[in-house]
Amino acid sequence: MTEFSEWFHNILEEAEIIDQRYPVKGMHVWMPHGFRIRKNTLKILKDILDRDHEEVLFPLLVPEDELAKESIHVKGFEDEVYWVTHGGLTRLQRKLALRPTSETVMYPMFALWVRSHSDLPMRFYQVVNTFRYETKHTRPLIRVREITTFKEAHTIHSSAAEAEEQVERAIEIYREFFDALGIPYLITKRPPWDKFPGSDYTMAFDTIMPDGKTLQIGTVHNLGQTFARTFDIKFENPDGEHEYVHQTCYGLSDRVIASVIAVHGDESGLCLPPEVASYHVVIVPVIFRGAEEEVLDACRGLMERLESAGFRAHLDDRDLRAGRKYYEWEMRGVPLRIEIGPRDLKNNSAVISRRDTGEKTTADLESIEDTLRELMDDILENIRKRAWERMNSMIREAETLEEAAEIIEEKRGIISFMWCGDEECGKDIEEKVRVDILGIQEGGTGTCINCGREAEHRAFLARTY
Ligand code: PR8
Repeated sequence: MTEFSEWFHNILEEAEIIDQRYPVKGMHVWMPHGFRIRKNTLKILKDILDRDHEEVLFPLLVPEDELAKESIHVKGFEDEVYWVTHGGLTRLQRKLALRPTSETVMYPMFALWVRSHSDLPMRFYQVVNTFRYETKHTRPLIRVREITTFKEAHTIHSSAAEAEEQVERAIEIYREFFDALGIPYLITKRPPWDKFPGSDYTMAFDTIMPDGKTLQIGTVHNLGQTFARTFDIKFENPDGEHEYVHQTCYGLSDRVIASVIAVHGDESGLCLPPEVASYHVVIVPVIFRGAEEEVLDACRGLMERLESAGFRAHLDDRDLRAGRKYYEWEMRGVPLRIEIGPRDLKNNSAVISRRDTGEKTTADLESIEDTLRELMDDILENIRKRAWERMNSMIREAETLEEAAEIIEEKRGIISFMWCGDEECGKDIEEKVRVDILGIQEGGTGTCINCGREAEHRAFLARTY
């Protein structure tokens, strides 16, 4: 693949995912093809969340005093907040922030909603746009100032154990979601100096982009009782006493789509998991003079059959060369293409071509639905396997900090090593290698790569987006 960022920039434009020319930095336009991919991805996510979460929709604007209430939280976000100061020509008495995330929007309402232990647990989510005035280099879908697809879940519990359990469940939810997209991930606990502002701890999902830098694609935060105390969210326990609730929240963004595009894409463009692609299958008639109507009729018939069998199918009957159509649909990542010409009709068959491997097979028209279904399953499995193998090959073990620095410099990727867990030592490592600690996994024994003390943490370093 040519230089990744150039490839990424070009494919967003060529495949008509995003129009990057909108005249506000960090804000972009979803185009019809991109929007369909976004919608299909959200459907997978919502189907999982809807099993035990309620979807809600809260306002965009946060009063300044609410945003400022939780001091650690506001400190984490104060540099990134956009403010609404006027209504028309009138200066507002209370400034209003565009939500950078919705804890301070939702939690004053949660204080009104939560009454008794029998109300709990509560699990909500919303998919909204949020605004963060990012000062680092912005990139479409990866670091934006308007996050257009911010899925945020917020849960409320009556005990610390239950909140802890919810963190595990959220991790399982994200695993299931990323597996459905074939995106590989590393799950770690963020170091304490990099956790979500106001949380007790943060668990994060990272994947590796083709240039070897990691991208954080999802986070799960245990909020403990910090926000409950700030916003006075209490419930009455079975003994009639009032206790503060325990909370979690977890979020995903446009980065999910960025990773689907980047992780599976290749020189020919997008290569999408079937359930994400705008169409599962595109039918291209192979027309020779004299047999046009016969072939087109057969294609139309097949199209109807596939749609009623639940496929997202598209008949490309434009008056263009077949080669041009193949190129376009390959670039847009449609997983399967059916070609039908007069000879195929005579044999009651069709040629099916796979986007992921380029393989072509001749299938019986009678049972083509079954063949397509099998191929779709196989494609997801194949691209998932390919992506995991690539990611695993980019996680490398280092014994010394010099070795870690060298690998990062030459090969990028993720460096895995043993660490004592001491904050000062961790920051010293970051300074020496000049790369941030991505996260930590507990367990294992060895000696710390930096101070040589006994180590029970495996830590990971990576250049990140
Ligand atoms: C929360 N509150 O907010 P989080 N562009 C694209 N994606 C981004 C950006 C950006 N500028 N900033 C963050 N993300 C919690 C959980 C409600 C939900 C992505 O958590 O600040 C990151 O990948 O960690 C992150 O994982 C996710 O949004 C949630 O943001």
